[in-house]
Amino acid sequence: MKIKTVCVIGLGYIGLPTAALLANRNYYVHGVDVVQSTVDTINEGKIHIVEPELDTFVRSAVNSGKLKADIQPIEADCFIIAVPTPFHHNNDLHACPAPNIDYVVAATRSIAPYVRPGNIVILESTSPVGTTDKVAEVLAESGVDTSLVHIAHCPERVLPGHIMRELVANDRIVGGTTPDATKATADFYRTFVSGQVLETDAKTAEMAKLTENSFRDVNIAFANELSILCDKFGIDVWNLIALANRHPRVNILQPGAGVGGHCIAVDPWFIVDAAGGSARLIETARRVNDYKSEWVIEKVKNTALTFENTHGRKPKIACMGLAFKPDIDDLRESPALFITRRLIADGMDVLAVEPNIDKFKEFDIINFNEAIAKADIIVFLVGHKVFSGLRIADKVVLDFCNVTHY
Ligand code: SAJ
Repeated sequence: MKIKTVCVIGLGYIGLPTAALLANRNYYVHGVDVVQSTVDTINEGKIHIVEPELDTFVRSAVNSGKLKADIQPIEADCFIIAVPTPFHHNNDLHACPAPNIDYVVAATRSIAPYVRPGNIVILESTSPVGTTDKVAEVLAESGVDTSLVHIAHCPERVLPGHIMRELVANDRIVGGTTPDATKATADFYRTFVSGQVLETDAKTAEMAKLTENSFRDVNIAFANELSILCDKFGIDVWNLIALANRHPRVNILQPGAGVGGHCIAVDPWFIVDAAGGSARLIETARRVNDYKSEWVIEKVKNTALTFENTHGRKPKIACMGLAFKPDIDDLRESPALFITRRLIADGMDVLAVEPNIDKFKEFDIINFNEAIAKADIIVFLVGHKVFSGLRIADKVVLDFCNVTHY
């Protein structure tokens, strides 16, 4: 079946770029989001998220009439589900957070009345193993004859900040619930992806995505553990890693204030949750990375105490950066935000800085030059470019991301 129309469910960081790209490749795209203001913004040719080049793609897609947003799905040749798969937050720090696939189930139910024989239904959301089968199950329960529909998983793999390029250039993994579904879905991606489209089954595709992000989490945990050890031994961890990386088979990642974002800080838990205790390394890495943020908080508090003992007053502390990684405005699962919130809650006098955000509902955000001028202790939590190479005299500087040395 030749695909002409595509319905994309979820117009966030993955769904909107995908919808806009497809519309620019001559598909008629119907984008669906449950938030009316998101739908309205897109229909005006504008965007509600920060991502380079996305505005140009959306504007031209909407102007050409090939992209329309709505809060309801319609019939289409192909359906792409790109909704969040977070975890259930719980207050027990020692428990493993459980994946939450409620949005996938709700999105699947919402398209069921419009799915016809010969259609393709693709799950792009990063998902626990078995979720694509669950999509098939929900469609079947809703009256769809799933033997006549191609159902597959094709995990998104794009890096925020480079989404429009990576959507086209990255290799993709496609795993169907049947070999025919794999083939039909892979052929669809081949019409707009310049990277290779690799075929497998649904479970392997699901696990491949979780594996990629867990691999990165484990490697960052190694760097974060090194940073704690080096602090104990009085060694500069950045210099140590640079030296060790000169070995031809060593490539250590960079330590930081912890690991954040909606992907790497979340996806490994999907494996741990299903592993029944067998994912020991992956679980430990997650905990090491979470612990790194606690360690940073302790460091800052101890430094504040020393200051207070010497100067007879509480220091002003500038928290430099709130985003989950450099040069973005995304605060999801951000270690820098977690650290800043905790310092405030624990009674510290904090000046919060985030150059990529103007306003924040919980506390004031101030300009970084003003914060540096006013603060006694400057804590670099995110390696934003604007902080790079800042030379600060006569102040206590705690640089947890090596940004001042560039
Ligand atoms: N980080 C470090 N040290 C490093 C690299 C990263 O501490 O050396 C931290 C960052 O500061 C951030 C976190 O890790 O807090 C995650 O950042 P990231 O740049 O590693 O990854 P994401 O979450 O922006 O995107 C990842 C990517 N996955 C991999 O690189 C394996 C991306 O390709 C995925 O599409 C995305 O997750 C996703 O959506 O799953």
